[in-house]
Amino acid sequence: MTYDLYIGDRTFSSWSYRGWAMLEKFDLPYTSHMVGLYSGSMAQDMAHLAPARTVPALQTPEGHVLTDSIAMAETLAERHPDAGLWPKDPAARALARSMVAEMHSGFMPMRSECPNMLAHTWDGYVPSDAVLADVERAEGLWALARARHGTETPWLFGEYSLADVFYSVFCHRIATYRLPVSEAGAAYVKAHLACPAFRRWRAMGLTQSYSPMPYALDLPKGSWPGPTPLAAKAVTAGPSENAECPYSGDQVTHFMELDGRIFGFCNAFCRDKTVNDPAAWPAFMALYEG
Ligand SMILES: N[C@@H](CCC(=O)N[C@@H](CS)C(=O)NCC(=O)O)C(=O)O
Repeated sequence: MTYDLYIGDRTFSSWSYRGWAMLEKFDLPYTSHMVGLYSGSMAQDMAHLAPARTVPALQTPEGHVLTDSIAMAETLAERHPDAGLWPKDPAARALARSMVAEMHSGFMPMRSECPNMLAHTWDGYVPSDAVLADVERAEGLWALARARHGTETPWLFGEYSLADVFYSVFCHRIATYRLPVSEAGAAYVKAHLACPAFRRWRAMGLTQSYSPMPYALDLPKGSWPGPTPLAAKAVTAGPSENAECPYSGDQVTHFMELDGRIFGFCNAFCRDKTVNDPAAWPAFMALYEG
């Protein structure tokens, strides 16, 4: 039983991240398919998913198509009641659902003025009052969730839930545009940037380059504020310590150097996503530390 998930360019598609996180973070089985969001092939790539016309879109193992992230969230929660997508407590669940709905239908200034972009920060960005009001509103909701459902974890309702899925990308934007937040807000942003699943998503996104870069601003670029990746680099030739790719088990063809050691992968994508953030990939780290 595997879901088919259709997503757009990882560096830019905020809704795609939400769709992916609601499978990846809750250990639900899926195969992801890239849709040409920026290359122009989106309509063609999604023709068989009609009436879906945006990403993410999800096809269930039975062939039902879900065309929107809220529909995906509710359907996955209904189909996997023990996976923990919504908080168990009814009061927490009511607030989480309300917050998710508000994120889905609101926060328009943040969404339109600060496009999702995960490559680097924009330094010196001056947010509008409307964006600052969105940040204040989000921080108020986060504080309310924590005050009512007090948690020791970084997440809004204790265990990571759909509320965190939906607010993750808001946090990524706070990081990208270096928006001012409270200490508690900064800790929540930091938790999202350190989330291993997010690091994998970003590492995969960075394998693709763009010219021109969508949503470019005339501002200096800063280094990404998440955990500093181990210093790996792609190299043209082996031999590598491993004969088989840590992800597929196939014979290695592409190589990477880390700490003077050479590791091999079965294709350029597997190699490059690892180069971008080696520690985010448990199968690679098992090889590296093994
Ligand atoms: N309401 C949709 C929004 C999805 C959405 O707008 N996705 C963007 C990419 S982040 C998209 O597909 N844009 C292409 C278009 O609108 O044609 C959802 O929650 O899934």
